Amino acid sequence: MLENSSFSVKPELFSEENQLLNVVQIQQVTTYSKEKNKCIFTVNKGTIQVEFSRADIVRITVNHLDKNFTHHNSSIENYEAADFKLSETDIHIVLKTSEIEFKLDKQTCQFNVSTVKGDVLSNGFYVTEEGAISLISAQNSEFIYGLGEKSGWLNKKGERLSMWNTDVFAPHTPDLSELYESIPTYLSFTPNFTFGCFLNNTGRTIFDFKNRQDEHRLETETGIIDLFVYTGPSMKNVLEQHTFITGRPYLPPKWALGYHQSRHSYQNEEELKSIVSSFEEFEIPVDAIYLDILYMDGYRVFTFDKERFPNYETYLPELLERGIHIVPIVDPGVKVAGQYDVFIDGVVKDSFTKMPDKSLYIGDVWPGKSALPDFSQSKVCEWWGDLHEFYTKLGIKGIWNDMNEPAIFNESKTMDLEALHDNDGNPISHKEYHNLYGYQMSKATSIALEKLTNERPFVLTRAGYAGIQKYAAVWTGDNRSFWEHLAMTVPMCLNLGLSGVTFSGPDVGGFMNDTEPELLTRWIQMGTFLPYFRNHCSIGMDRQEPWVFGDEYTKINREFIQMRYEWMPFLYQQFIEAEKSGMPIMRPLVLEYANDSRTYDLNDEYLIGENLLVAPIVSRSVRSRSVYLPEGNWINYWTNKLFEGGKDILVEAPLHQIPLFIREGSIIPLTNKKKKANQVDEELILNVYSKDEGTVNTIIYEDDGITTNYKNGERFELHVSVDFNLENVNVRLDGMGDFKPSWKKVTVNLHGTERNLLIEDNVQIEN
Ligand code: MIG
Repeated sequence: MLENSSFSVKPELFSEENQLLNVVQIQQVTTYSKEKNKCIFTVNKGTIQVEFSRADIVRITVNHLDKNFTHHNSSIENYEAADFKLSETDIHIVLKTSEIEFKLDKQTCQFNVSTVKGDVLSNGFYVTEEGAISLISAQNSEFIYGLGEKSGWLNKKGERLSMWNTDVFAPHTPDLSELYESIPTYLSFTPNFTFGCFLNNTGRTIFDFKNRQDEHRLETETGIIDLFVYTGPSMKNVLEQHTFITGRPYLPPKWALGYHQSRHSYQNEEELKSIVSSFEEFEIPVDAIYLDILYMDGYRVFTFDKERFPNYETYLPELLERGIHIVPIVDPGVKVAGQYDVFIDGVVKDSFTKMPDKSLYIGDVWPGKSALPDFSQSKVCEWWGDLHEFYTKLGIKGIWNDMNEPAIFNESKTMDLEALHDNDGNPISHKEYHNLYGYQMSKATSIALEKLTNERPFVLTRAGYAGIQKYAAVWTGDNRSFWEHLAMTVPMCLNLGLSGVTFSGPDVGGFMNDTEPELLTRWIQMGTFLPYFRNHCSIGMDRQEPWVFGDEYTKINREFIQMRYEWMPFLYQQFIEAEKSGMPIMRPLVLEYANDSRTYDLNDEYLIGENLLVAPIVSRSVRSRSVYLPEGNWINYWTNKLFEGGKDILVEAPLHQIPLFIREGSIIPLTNKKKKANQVDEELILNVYSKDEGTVNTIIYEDDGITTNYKNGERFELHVSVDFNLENVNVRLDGMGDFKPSWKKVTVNLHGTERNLLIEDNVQIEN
């Protein structure tokens, strides 16, 4: 292909004429009125509507289209808009809440949001032939984060990134910006003031931090401009604001946090059985095993191939009894076939996406000619959701949604852009709707699973949109068994977390290409400390289950997977924190150390919560590495040696260790290591890492790990308070709540001090 040759740099292809044609600025407020808690301005092209979703969040909706475009905003949480005071000067119309002041220039329609800590300035809105543009002033010396699932480095300043959910089988190189997920939100960070912008538009959007250093250019290809401005002032505030608008991450069932094993595909019952018995034989715990496309009868979703899995009706429930969850893949494409009840039922119920001429949209995917459910309709979401009873009857509690960009085997890789989504009676084209398709599919699946099982659902999705954290975990698609992709996992998942999507992880070991023993082990070590931990691999590639490379590697892989379970109380605590506050589980150092410029573009270290620093090994044959420790004292988890922060240190990293550091003065809750996933936690181990003086507190949570009963108080909370003084370390344990944990004892281990440990135990675990 010519594009893939030197032809691509032919000088004639690079003309200077890159100017936009017929650009019209949105301007001149002619009239305006306040209705309830919103203000509507009439301008040269349509209207601008301003409201405050909360006193610290401004939503600006510019409708420049002739049609009455009702934006499909089902990913936005309901809120009651905040009240504001309205006034007018010669130049501006001023809207003031208890927190911020919003001024709109009556001539230029540029706005200015002032807060105590800093301002967010607009350079105006423009309509082009292709769509619309919003310009926001850049801050001096800013760093740009967020933007969802992107390859490349943590800091996106200097890049131009496009959002269009895309199935990318080709290697994920740093210059590719369209991947599976689109989370059109970003943060502009400086140590003094951080703001965020979320451009709520489900068509293609482009975020340009490259072409003009002094402004951010936000382009929309279709639809209207619906912009949320988060006024911070800190990064954590912006994340709280974004997850107020798009929803806090949901709390998954505990088994979803364990180790998961997948392969395209475990293709029959024998193979599945042998995988299960290998886990048992090697004493490697596993919570879930995935069934990829070969489990189906001719790729028909909601079926099993009875030749490959003759006893699936009895075998799958039996696996569940043994603590192994089966997670089958479900793609959106429904085979067009007269004999297939799902297709017939879908046609009868008018559930599939249609072309403007009312014919069915048909695309080529695994089953051949396929119809695609129209998830923009509530009734279709319910219909699709109910179909999952087929799986839940078999004891299945988790579903893997793939190909939901949606991916179609054709040049454009997706549906016809003209296809019309009914959008509950307010039709919009696929071009306008595209990035929401996968989100809606996984949302429908999640809601149905919860209804059918009465348990917290687990959905894994490849495609998604802002707000997907309410329903699903996200894996980062078809990566490769390259060391570079191991390294890329860190900034990619960090930026997902900074976009509200905290439950994410890559295919551990790499999907395409053959993995190598050392790469797999290093990836498993990182995976142990990632929010989502699944080993997955493509058909045709060498096997990469944790035991395949011989004793030396198996031993280390087992050690780490068992460690995942040992660290479960700590991990669970982070998931609960995420549900409460929207803070990511996996955090870039800059989130905690905003005044330390060394953390602003750190790509090979991260925190889990506040107190654990992980510095993975991401290159072959490396047996030590430099680690930057931020301010404070840090304890090497493996050696218990104390290091002073604010500098780089050289750390040993033999093959059997990943560098881990614990912040001084922290309480890390662990439990016993496990050989099998469904072994109960018999002991709660509180590792207390000393500091000179002061008090630290933490709460450890226990509930059934499965249902939402914790929301009605069926949760045990262990409040731990540790007071460090010159002679003693006083630990106080208080228990509260209606749930009874399985631990038979609580053990406190004190690290890094010879002082006396005194425990006041008010818990009375009376097992
Ligand atoms: O076109 O179901 O990303 O995880 O194994 C490939 C087969 C379809 C892509 C997914 C991958 C999965 C594979 N799927």
